[in-house]
Amino acid sequence: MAFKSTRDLTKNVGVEDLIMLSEVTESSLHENLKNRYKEGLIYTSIGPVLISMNPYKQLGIYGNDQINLYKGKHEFEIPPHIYSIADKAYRALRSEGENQCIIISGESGAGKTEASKYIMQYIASITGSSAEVERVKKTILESNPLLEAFGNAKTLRNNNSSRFGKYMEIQFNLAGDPEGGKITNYLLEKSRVINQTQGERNFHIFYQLLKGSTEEEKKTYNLLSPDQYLYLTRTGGNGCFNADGIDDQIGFKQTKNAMKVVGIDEPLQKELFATLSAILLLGNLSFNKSTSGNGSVISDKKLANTIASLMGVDSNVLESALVSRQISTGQGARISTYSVPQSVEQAMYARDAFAKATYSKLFDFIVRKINQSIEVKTIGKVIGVLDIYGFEIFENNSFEQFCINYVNETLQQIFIDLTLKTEQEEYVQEGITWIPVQYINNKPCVDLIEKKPIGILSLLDEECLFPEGNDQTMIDKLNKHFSNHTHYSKVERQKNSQFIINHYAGKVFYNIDGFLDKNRDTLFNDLVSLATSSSCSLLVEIFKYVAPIEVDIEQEKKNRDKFSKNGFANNAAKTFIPTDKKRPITAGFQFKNQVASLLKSLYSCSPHYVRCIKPNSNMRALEWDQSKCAEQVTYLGLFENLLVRRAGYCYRQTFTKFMRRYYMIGKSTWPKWSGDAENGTKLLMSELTQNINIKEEIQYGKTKIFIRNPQPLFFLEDKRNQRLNDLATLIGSVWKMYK
Ligand code: AD9
Ligand code: MG
Repeated sequence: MAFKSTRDLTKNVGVEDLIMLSEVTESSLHENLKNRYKEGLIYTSIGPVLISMNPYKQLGIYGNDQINLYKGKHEFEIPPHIYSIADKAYRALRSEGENQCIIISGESGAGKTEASKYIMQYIASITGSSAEVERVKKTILESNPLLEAFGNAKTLRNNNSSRFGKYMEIQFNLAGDPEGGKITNYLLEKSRVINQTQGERNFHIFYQLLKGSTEEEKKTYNLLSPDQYLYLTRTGGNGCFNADGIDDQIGFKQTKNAMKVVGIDEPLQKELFATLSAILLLGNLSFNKSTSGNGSVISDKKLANTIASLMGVDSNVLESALVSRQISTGQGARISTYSVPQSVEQAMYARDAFAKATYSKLFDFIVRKINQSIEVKTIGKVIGVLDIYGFEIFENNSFEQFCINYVNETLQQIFIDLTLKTEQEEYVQEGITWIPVQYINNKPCVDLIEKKPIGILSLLDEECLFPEGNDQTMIDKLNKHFSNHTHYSKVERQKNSQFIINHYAGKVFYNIDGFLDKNRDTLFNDLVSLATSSSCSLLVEIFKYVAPIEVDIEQEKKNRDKFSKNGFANNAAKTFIPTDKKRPITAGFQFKNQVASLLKSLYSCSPHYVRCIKPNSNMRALEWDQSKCAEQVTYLGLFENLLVRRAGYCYRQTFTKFMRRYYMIGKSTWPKWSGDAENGTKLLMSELTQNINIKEEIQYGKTKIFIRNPQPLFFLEDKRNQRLNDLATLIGSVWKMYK
């Protein structure tokens, strides 16, 4: 390369941008990442995609000094950093007037949430400071500890693991300052409320409440010590109550403070804490077989009274809602309702379902409260930051992994669509010479999951509507419909309870056990009525709220009709065609709607990517586990990304914008260029690159200049800086002359 840059690339270990690797192989990619990581260089880019490797220690690379360094800088002027991505998104929002989104992905503990916090911190610190803007910024920043208290937990992989997905949009006014925002939350892992794997904890807020409350609060809320709750100690061992690096007492103060900031006042806080205490106590509620018939009764009436009083409900109504179920039959005026006694197991199931539902509704309520405090009525440009669980392959993969991997599959599709595909289309459009690169098209896999009427999610919903539907009938149905699908395989075993989806990141064995139950997500009406009869306004509010979901019943009906005509469904399906909007909303259906609306938002944005890697499973500083890292490189599709990028051009800019930035460094274009921008660009480049063979490096499209590698850019930037410095010195000396 004949271009010279003052930026000494040899000073760093490896290359900052993988497209500059001299040898493009998977092993050189790994080697480069590893060498940088060991030197504490956790950021590397692939063109506009930022790779971030968790250092598991504070590196001193965040804060005001660094923020100032990155402010307003182009990514090729300065080493890769999370601030650079934030700055780029912000600059693009302002200069292009387009919505931006930053998609952060990676496995649990890879550093997604930390990255999203650095982005928020960066945006908050580079934007203006009117009182209202300051309030909005403070609320956005404070929403984090609050959401983490309720939505994060210690897991075996991460002591502060987010157990929900989050898309946070910040809206900017015309001056470029945050004027409001919106948080969308996805799929809270509510099963954690009632049970945790050994060595893991329940959500942080429970320990904060139990450890951080004053004696008086403990009395008010009837709090016990952590080891006295079944919901905190259920899973063998003695329960896990502490998490390294997390101080629950300080956490409680921060949570209360954050609540104040987002407008959750003290009376409301009290209701919240009483409800949390009631949820924990519910777990201790046990049932005996009733002496008459095959029903059940609550064993400890005193405990039931305490729970009822914390919830502001009648103790007898609480008991009957748990130990019996009202069933209605008939239609219109002929509806008759009778009570069915529940067995001990059924009562325990209802109790757990109630605890889970109450908690997840509480979580949604907190998100709504935050949203109310930063709501804006006007429409403006936004930067969205997506911090969502990465691809998961566990030993036992259930409905949760299925949903998580489904969202990752769709995100990968966006990545392909917006990055690889658009990039290739742009070359064609601009008439650039180009050898197309093959990439995996994962649309068939997304279709397998979500296509109507015969995708896995639709079939699952249908099976949930059949009273006799169960996990086994479900898997039979899947095997029947998809045995020839390229992304599906059935598992030939005697007891077949597994199916395989061939995801872009690899094959995943899903265990069907519990799919229907989790998808139905039933909470009997008795419990909903119980909650809405409460004297506690919080409980009434959270149980009354129905998420606005658009159900296109007409379209569904048409699909189903077609479906039946084609002979795919058995006749029973027809009986269950929904006739009104009362069709029960399943967990899968709701999630699919959320994913669809997320995609809609993301497709309306210019995307930026942060791909997080967790270098070891021990949470140890700067330790590199080769096989773990290689696996993540695959899941994140980094090598494929590099191939496309490498075959392409790292920089493209319209002639007009290019001239606006670089006119000052050409002989003929300085001090002013008033001619055609395309001619100007060509003239400028030919002056700068005399005697250098640049045919391979630069191409001129119809409206844009394309530069293959970053070195010429470093060179252009150096020249520009030199010119600006010279001008500053000149102005300085002229100033002195006149002084
Ligand atoms: V999960 O899917 O929510 O379980 P994340 O969000 O990917 O996961 P998180 O951001 O919580 O991971 O990071 C895990 C831990 O790694 C943090 O608590 C920090 O202790 C550590 N970490 C992550 N990023 C950095 C960093 N840039 N610098 C220092 C970091 N430590
Ligand atoms: Mg997280």
